[in-house]
Amino acid sequence: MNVIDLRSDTVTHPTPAMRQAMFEAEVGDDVYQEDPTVRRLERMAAEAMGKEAALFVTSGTMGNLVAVLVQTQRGDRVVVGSEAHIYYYEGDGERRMAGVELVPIPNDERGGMDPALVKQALGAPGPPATLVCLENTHNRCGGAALTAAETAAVADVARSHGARVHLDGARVFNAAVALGVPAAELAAPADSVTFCFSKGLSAPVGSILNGSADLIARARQIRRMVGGGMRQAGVIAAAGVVALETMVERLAQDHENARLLAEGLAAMPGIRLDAASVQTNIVAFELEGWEPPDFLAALREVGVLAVPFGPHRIRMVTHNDVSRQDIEEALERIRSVCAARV
Ligand code: TLP
Repeated sequence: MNVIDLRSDTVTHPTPAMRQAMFEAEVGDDVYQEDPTVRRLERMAAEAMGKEAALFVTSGTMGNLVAVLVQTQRGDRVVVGSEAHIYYYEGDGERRMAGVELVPIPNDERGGMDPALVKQALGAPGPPATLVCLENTHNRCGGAALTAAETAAVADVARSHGARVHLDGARVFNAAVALGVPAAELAAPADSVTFCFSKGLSAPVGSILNGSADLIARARQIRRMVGGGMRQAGVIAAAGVVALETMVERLAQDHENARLLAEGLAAMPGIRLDAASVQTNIVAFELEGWEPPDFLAALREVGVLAVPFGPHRIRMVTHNDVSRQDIEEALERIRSVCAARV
């Protein structure tokens, strides 16, 4: 039985074109800024984000940490969404390594933040609030895509308080494809934006931080400080180049598959899900009458993998390594599990 792995789009394997490009990659010492493939990837990414410069980093977590380190001082307050990856999964790193205080603002169902609440947090007495972080698409809010206008509304409030804006755009191309706008438009209101090659774009490793030339020059020093200076990194950057050239438009297929998955799941007993709310490649739903560990164990038995996403919540993610046929097969298997339970 083939295993249908819906735990994350991070599980994708590099495509044959990526492996070929990695094999043939021209390389140099990237700490000396002499790796032509890394430099090419950084130029391509900066252009896609509409920023002056970019810095290749090992992971989304490193990109976000470097963005925070560059744009804050120890003791500053950083305003984040209560469900943001930066807060929920990376908070310890930001607190311990950047020494900042994270101030959570409730995320609405679609991953947005009320600009009035952001304004209130920025104006509250205490240490200076110097950075506001947004996320697009919003992972824990079911892969929802924020529009440029929603991002700009928060960014305007930040600017009026002298704070900068960082966008965790790990999946910003999913948002761009879902909304039918260039990714640069979604990144425009932010001073810095990170996106990942190793999620829906299917590259094996790597993320990238984008911003002004000055911000990236300082970020380059900080990346070195946190141990992120890589040498012949062109070997992995080559896969990123292929990802940007060939894997962006196809994200629409993952979104279609996610919608198909959501519609099938929504009709099953014990699952609560509004399929119409699924905008991109993430399907998050509530279980009724099941505990996530029991549900996930039953799915594993039939060769379907997913992850727990809250006390009663499950997440499934579509990606390049699952086809429409795999989704249909997964639905059959999940249906049999739910039917056996009733
Ligand atoms: N997300 C992972 C898990 O950590 C949950 C996943 O499987 O989705 N920002 C966002 C919005 C993310 O979803 C992730 C990874 C990161 C940052 C961190 O990226 P990496 O894993 O490259 O450090």
